Amino acid sequence: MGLMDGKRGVIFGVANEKSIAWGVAQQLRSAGAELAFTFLNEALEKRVRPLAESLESKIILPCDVAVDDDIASVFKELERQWGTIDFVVHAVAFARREDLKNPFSQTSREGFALAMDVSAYSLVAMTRFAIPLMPEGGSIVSMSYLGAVMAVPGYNVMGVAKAALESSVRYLAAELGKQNIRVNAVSAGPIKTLAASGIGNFNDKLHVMEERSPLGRTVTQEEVGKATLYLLSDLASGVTGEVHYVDSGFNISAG
Ligand code: NAD
Ligand code: 0WE
Repeated sequence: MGLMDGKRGVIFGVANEKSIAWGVAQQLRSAGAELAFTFLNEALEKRVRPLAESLESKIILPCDVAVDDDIASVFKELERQWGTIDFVVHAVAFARREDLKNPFSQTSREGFALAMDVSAYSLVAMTRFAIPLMPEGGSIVSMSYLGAVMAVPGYNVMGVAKAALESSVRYLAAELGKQNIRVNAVSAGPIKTLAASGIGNFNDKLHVMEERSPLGRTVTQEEVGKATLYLLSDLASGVTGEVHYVDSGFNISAG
């Protein structure tokens, strides 16, 4: 008997076994959910497919979230195979490497648009395609970071994109509440994933976090997964439009 027995949903953003989305997937599966996965490209398919199959998933689909037709195809296939879904996990972000390295004022128009498109607009597009598959309601969770609300050195254009993502969560929640579709975000502390390994001095950032956070350590993919499980489950039936921090309290001790 699990919290998510009989529930079905799709997870965007698994790249490998270190991905936050994978931590979420494991929690959801342990709670009884049936899962579908997407992957960005063929290189990642090789990693994602075995992981998905290890959780008995049968629906594993390609999707570049910058392409509307790709997102449409995913939800079309989910409708064909399942009819309806109960949840969506959005754990996708991308900015050009130089835009995370150069001074923020040097961000190009194209780099700004790309980060916003992949990291923020994609949640709006996903939600739009998910609505018809959630006739009785559903729950959508995205992944954010403190850089949305504070100028974290080096997070730059991604911070602007996460601010747009968190605001999109509130506007989507306000619009879709009447349809019993809840939309929330989890704001995770720094975790060493593939995306994080592309960031210079990421280990230094982890150590700062360990020193300044009340728990004296960073959080894990499993801990982010547990909070996401809560938001996707009926335990959070009264929770929508919120950003839930899983960052071991860095936001109250960053000073
Ligand atoms: P990750 O590299 O494992 O996951 C990022 C995913 O985004 C990958 O699966 C990648 O394939 C996918 N992606 C990038 N561009 C895409 C596109 N155009 N279409 C489809 N997929 C695309 O890294 P992660 O740290 O697990 O990141 C997942 C989410 O968590 C991101 O939104 C990230 O901003 C957020 N987050 C990460 C941290 C951290 O410290 N690692 C902290 C807070 C929030
Ligand atoms: O959202 C992120 C990182 C997302 C990300 C990472 C990369 C690296 C490789 C987006 N785009 C790219 N593009 C690449 O080419 N995080 C929350 C992790 C992160 O990044 C930071 C952080 C933290 C935490 C950057 C500076 C400071 C802290």
